[in-house]
Parts: sequence; C-alpha cells; structure tokens
Amino acid sequence: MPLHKIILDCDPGHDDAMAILLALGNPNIELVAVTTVVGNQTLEKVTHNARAILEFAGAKQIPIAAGCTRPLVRAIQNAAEVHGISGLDGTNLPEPTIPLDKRHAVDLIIDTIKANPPKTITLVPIGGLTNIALAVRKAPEITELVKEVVLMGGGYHTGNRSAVSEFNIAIDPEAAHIVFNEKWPLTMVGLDLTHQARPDDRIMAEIAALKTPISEFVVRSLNYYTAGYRQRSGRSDHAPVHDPCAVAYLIDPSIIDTQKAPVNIELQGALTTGMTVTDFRSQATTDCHTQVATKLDNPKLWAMFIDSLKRLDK
Ligand code: PIR
Ligand code: CA
Repeated sequence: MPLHKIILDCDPGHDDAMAILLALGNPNIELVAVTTVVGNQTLEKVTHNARAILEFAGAKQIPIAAGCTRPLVRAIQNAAEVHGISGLDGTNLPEPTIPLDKRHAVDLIIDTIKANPPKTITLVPIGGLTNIALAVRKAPEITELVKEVVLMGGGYHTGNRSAVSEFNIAIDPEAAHIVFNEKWPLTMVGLDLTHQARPDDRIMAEIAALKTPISEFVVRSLNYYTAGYRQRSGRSDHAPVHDPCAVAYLIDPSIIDTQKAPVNIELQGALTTGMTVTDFRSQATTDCHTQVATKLDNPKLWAMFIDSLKRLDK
C-alpha cells in the first residue's frame, strides 16, 4: 500500500473525530495538516474540537489552522441536532493546549501543497467545501499540483439535509460547485456509500474491549451519535459514520467500489438546491474527472478502524 500525504479539512463533529483517529493510526497515511471550517458547529467550536482530538491522540506536531467562519454566499446552518451544542456532545476531552497555526486554513492548504512535490498531496475534505473553494480561487495552480481530492459529501440517490441534498454540500453549494468543477481527480464518497458504514453491537463491544482512553472516547462519541440518530429516525440500527470512509478509501481502495460519472451541483432548484446531480449515462463518462463511491465492505472498514485505534495505543 502506498503512503498518502493528506490534508484533512474538517468540522468535528463525531464522525470527523473518527476520521482523524483512523488517519492518525494508519501507517499508510501521513496527516500533513488539519484545517477546520464552519459546519457541524461554529468555526470556533469545531476548531477547539479538532485541537482537542489531535492533542488527545498524541499528535501535537501536526499543523492545524482555522478557516472560514461562514459559507461563501448563504447563511450559516449547523448540525447541532446531530452533534450537540459543543459539536462533540457526549464526550469529555481535556481542554486543548496545542497552538493554532497563525495562518488562515486557506493559506496553510496552499502552502502545504506548494511545499511538497507536485501530485503528492491529497485533499480530504469532510465538511463544507468553503476553504477548498477559496484555496483554489486564490491559487488556481493547486488544481494541477494536488494528487487527488477524496471528499465526504453529496449522494447520487439520497440526502440527509433534504430529500436530495447532503449536509456538507447543502451548507455551501456554491463552494461545492467550484470544487466539483475543477479538473482534479475527485472522488465523491457520498451518502450512498456512507449509509453502509455502520458499526453493530459486536463491533462496539470490540472497541470497548480495547479499554484505552482513545477507545473510551470512541465509544462515548458513537453512543451519543447513535442515540440521537435512533431518536430522530425511529430506527434501531447504529448511525452511519460518514467521514472515516473518505480516509478508508485512500488506505485501501479495494474496500470501496467506485463508478466514473460527471457530478454537478444544483444551485437554483426549487426543491433540489445542493443536490449532487450525477450522470450515469455511459456516454457522459469520457474524459470524466469525477467518480462516485457506490459499495462498501463494512466489516473491513471497522477492522481497519480498530487496527488504527490499537496502533494509537493510548
Ligand atoms: C451532518 C453530518 C452528519 C449527520 C447529519 N445528520 C448532518 C456531518 C458529518 O460530519 C459528515 O461530514 C456529513 N456532515 C454527513 O452529512
Ligand atoms: Ca464532517
């Protein structure tokens, strides 16, 4: 398996926290920078959470920078009903002490890409796309310099913010429009895929049995997240854990099937704003720089996640 140097742009968020831990614990991922963006909660709260997670996991040296406080055009919307007032409700991480990088996230993203050889940095956005859109507008040359973009967001058959729109795209569809229309190779790990990413009681027991501070944090996070999900949905299974799927695709692409298809973002639908309109007609795939994730090997995802937790060994 190759080594992937990634920039994780996030809005933690319980599932963002799981994505950070998966990346930190896996030997095929080098987390070269973490950037934060308004989304699940305010920029201030998600940045605090990202610092707390990194420090708790022993990753004090990774540069972390705060980004955009609001979407490009639209008013702020958060996901407090899912992640709570803090963005990480149900958990109790120690107050972070690690410093924030002085730069704006957009500049940390651009600088990191330029400080590395061409096509060696992968962007992994797991929140709204505001920072990434601004980065590519400020420094258009990064389109050619990044290796690829693997993002959690969207969905070709389903939504969670509305019938057809997913939260990360819906909160800043104009930013998504910019990011999906740049000609970098882009993989959309959307809800069609992430709704398959669910632990079960046996997996939760396996995580709990690690009995490390990290595993306790994971159990608290996922228990809070699933309890709210069950209440809102009336379902009895575990909540889908979206964000680690984007990282998992890089670690081992064989656990996720993909299909090439052009994707565009609806910006002015009466009912469909924020929809990732995906064209599966075969003639549309020539010269296509985007692909969508379709099928997940869920047991392998959790085996990979538990492996990361063990390696973090805290
Ligand atoms: C938003 C999220 C998760 C669940 C709901 N209902 C709303 C956040 C996650 O952090 C993930 O990145 C994405 N947005 C899933 O829509
Ligand atoms: Ca997220």
